[in-house]
Amino acid sequence: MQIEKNKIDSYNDALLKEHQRKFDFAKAGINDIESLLQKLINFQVAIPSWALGTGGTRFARFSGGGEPGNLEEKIEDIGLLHALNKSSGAISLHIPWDIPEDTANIKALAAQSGILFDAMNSNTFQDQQGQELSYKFGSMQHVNKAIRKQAIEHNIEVIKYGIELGSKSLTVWLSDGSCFPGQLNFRQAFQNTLESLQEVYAALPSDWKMFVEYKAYEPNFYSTTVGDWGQSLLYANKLGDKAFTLVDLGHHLPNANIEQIVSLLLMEGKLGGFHFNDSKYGDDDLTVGSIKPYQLFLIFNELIDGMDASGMNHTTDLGWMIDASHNVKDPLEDLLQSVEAIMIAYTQALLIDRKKLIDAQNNNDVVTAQEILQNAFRTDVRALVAEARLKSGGALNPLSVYRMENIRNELIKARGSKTVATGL
Ligand SMILES: [Mn+2]
Repeated sequence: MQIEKNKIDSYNDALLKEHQRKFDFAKAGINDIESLLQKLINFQVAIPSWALGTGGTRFARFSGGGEPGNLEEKIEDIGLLHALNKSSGAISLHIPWDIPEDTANIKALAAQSGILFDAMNSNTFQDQQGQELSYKFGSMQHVNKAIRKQAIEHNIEVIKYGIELGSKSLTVWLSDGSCFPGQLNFRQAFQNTLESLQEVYAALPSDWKMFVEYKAYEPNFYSTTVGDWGQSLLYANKLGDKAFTLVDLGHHLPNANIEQIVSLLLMEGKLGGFHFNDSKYGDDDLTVGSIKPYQLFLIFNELIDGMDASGMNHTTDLGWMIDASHNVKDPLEDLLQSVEAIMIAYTQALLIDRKKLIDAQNNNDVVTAQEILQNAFRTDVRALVAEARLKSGGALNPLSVYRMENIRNELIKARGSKTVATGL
């Protein structure tokens, strides 16, 4: 289903007066409001193809009904999100969950909704039906060369799908590691993984990037072969200029200083992409901004600072993607909340008075430095984000339009209550 622009406009009309009052208040004191709004209009966050169904835990999965049953319907769902918030103009595909059977048709469908193909994701962390060799003891790290070869060939196949769709990057997340001391020779596992990644890297087109994602633990609980940003950076540096580290917010040990990691990776020119989610305990895959909004803001502070320092384009020079999945919300509502939280943190970080911050830092004025950051964080920027959406033709309040249009019920009517989207 689609939502017509005139419907969105009529919902907006009812909110316009109140919005204008809030926007006038919010923009007072901002020097160049037009350039700020333009940055917000440009900023796009990719939606992963596996986030459109209700997520599962390892214990159970409770489908909410009306889930997309194929890639076409997933693109349709992202089209709905993008029509509402105008900031979800990309999809990140996971192979083999979402193999495009008719590439030309898929491309046309995405183009109709203004959706680009962001990073492609490979999967060697589970066995697929009919797969010859098992990844039970790892994929690219495996002691058996034939299994490593199978993983390499899978990644090269993913690149081929990506080329057809117009993607420009491959994200490799490996669950490889070990559950018990002694299970693995760390150096051998690293070497095997590096050599496997090198073969995949050699198959990358010249204008592509490879993102090496790390994760501290789970599903392996003793060691992970790409376990932290240091290990990812080692691989990326050894691979070459097209290889970068990808930071997933949930993939750290508790209380890791993610903003510092981001800052140093940017300094080294080795930050490639970002996976947004939030967590209380581990890789909880909760909605970004729902648990630690201040951390998200501090990360955006470093992202903007580091990107501006090297003249990077905020929208296009890093891969931005949501990577969350849980059991209790309507996934489309959750994605609307996620994108909103990202836009709010980005806007707040854009408001930081960087000159004053540098002065405070150079004078060891700890109190002023903290005040500058917290002033920006405590600013209610929701009207600024809404104004950017309005200017792009989106909804002032995407979530309320989604509910008032009964979109989930419409999707259930069209697709049934028992459909289950591919993914975890
Ligand atoms: Mn991730």
